[in-house]
Amino acid sequence: MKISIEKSDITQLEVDAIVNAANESLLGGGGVDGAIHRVAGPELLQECRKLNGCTTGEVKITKAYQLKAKHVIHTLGPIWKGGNYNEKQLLQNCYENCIRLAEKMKLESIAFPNISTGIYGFPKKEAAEIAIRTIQEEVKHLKSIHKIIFCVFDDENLSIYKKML
Ligand code: AR6
Repeated sequence: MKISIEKSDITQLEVDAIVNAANESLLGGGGVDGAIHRVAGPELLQECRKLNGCTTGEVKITKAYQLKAKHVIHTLGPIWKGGNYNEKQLLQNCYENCIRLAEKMKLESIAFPNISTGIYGFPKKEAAEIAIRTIQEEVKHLKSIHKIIFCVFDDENLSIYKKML
């Protein structure tokens, strides 16, 4: 099992699945979601239209079209509202549901962006703690997946992850 940190654009990673930090419509948006849809092309949006959206902490999988990855696992992270609205548990659910779906689909590699830490305003340090703790717990049950990438995009998340992992 290899767990690594990579500072890169997630749309450029050649893995079985990249995770998208989407919104509840699953019809694209800004941030990493916008980047993924731009690179994947219009067929991704077409497939997403059939999915009936997503609720917080849940996941839906699609093909990845023009991306280098094979699949996109779309998840809806919680919007940070100060910490008393179950945000931490909901963020944990995102990581758990993504990795469990990837394992169920017998995928071997997966890359996560820093879900909710951009437009949705989740504090980066708390989010990283949840991401790392959740994945380290899940790893114990994995057979198929043997490569997990925390794909960071900004220097603040890079230094937080480097310190924690
Ligand atoms: N590759 C990897 N990480 C990226 C990329 C990229 N190309 N672009 C941004 N990030 P955000 P959220 C990082 O805002 O907070 C969308 O409009 C970014 O630096 O993309 O979950 C959706 O449609 C940050 O660390 O997602 C929703 O409406 C992380 O990805 C809303 O934003 C997440 O930032 C979701 O907000």
